Amino acid sequence: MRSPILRLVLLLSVAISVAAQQATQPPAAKPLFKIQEAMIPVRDGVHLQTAILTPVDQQGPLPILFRRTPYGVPEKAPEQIPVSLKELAQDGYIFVFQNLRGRFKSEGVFNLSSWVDLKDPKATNETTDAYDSIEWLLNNVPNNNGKVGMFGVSYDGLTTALTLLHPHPALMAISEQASPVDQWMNDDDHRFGALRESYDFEYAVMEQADKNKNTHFDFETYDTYEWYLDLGPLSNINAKYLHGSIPYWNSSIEHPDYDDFWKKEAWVSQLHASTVPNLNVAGFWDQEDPWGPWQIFRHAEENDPQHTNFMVAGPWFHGEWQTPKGDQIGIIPFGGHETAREFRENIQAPFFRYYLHGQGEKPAWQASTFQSGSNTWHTYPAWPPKEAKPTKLYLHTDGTLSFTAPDAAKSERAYREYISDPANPVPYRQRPISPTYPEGDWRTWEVADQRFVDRRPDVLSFTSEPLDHDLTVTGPLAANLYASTSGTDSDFVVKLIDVYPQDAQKNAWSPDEGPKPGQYAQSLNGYELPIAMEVRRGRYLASYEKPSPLTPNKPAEWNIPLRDHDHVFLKGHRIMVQIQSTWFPVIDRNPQKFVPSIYKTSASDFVSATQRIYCSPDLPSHLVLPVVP
Ligand code: PG9
Repeated sequence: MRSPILRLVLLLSVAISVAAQQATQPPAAKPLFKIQEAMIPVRDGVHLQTAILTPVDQQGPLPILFRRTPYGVPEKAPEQIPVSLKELAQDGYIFVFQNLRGRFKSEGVFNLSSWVDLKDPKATNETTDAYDSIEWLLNNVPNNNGKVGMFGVSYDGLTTALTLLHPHPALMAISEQASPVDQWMNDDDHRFGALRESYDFEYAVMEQADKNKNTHFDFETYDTYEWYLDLGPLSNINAKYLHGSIPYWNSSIEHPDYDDFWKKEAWVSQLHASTVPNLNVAGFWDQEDPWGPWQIFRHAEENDPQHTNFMVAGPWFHGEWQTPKGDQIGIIPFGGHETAREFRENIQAPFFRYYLHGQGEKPAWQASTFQSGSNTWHTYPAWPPKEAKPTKLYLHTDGTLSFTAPDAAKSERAYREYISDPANPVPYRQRPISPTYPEGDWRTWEVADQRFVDRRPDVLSFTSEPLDHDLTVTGPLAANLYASTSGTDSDFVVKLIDVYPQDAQKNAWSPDEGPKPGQYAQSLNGYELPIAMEVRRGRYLASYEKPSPLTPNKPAEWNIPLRDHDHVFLKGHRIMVQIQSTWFPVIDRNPQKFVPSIYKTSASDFVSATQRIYCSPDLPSHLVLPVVP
């Protein structure tokens, strides 16, 4: 069990993966908050464990800032203000933290579910629990000003976002940050139906093994790549380890396809208007929920006459915007900016100040980003910006990449090929691969230097000439591959990479002195920085609901959405595209032979396959980049 202080810092922080980073300010001389624990009753008689933190020096009525979490709430008043709350605390709020039903001392069952049935008046879910709790808080917390805001990252972002489906009238503003919206289509658990094996399994264990704590699966092998490979077919997780004890894991493997179970979980399909002012926040390198905030933004955008739907995005890992500084990700610096602090000071605090304290101005923009590459803040009246022009970047059989389409006269071959062997899958990050939580390299793997797989025989690289001018890419990206497999099912992973010049960091290595220990590998010289990465699974190319086999060796069109970005490939840098068919163990291995359910395969179903990427005038594989002139 963690110490109460560490738990407190964890709980007040925005998500477990961020919490470990929280730094604190020097201890305050006198208590800052007084704490009250309440068991708030909701409509079905369940009581939810809630911690109410009221500023000791409160003068007049204050708004309530409410966070709902599965990770535990503070049990003692904090002696120090967690960094992520500092800017808000300066404006004055009553902070309220609540454990979701079924977690810690909250009664009821925790289903790890986003299902909200708006038609059933008796149903309880995260939307109704938030509604009922807000009603109770307004009536029972002394000296509140009748206005409530909600915010949180990841699961706490999800519970924030779910209020949009039926908001309490006193809910004046929310900021959902990295909320998932459809766990089969993207974010934590799947990518277009491809299972995020290590994440889904480890997270389900973490939240459902024990009601009273966050449990970390005890791997008996140091390198989890090895553990997952030795595991063999996924059915062995239950057969050898869980024995059916984790409901969410059972649901995942019982519902391989996009069926009613997942469609009900995809709560965002019910959102068609901006119902409450909402500051959506997304990280471009969010290793868990990079997609959901953009989906919420787009759904709310369908009807937003009052312009209350905002989008903020930056070059962040999951929740990095709530860490002390946010001045770099991995070894990539942000040009001297403390992007996390700047976001909290200049965007998040003023947003709530306007809607909950009635002070200051409404944001004058619809979207604001911290653009990577140029390392500058930007605002946009609309997203995506109209001036961005979809521009095709073509793959060529000689391994080059250019804005010129393949030319029949010059093309020697129609395709490049490689052999994908599920017995030797491409690791998604450098081995040894640590468990997902609580620490390790998980947070920054999406910015890892891709030289660790470049030139593997089962990874194809395509590289441009050095750019003769800056190339700004702002908006949604996509890949359009023409590809075939000799198997009957297969995955294709596409990575768009910014290749730094060989002398990007001129002083990183001096021939006279030589590098300091560790400095050589830590240099940005020649760094291959992923800008966008995604996977698609062949069985779902024609239909997400009804998987079907691919025809061996027949080229098919693979549309692979690569999400929204704002990045400048600087002059002198090169653009690279890498393609591979395994990404293990973050994505489970495709047997490469069509089977009714991948989760019921046996070891003999896994076969090697020859993969071809076509780069011919009639089958011109390319990426589509939203280039700003
Ligand atoms: N990414 C985590 C999560 C959110 C929602 C559902 C499942 C997992 C989290 O960090 O909270």
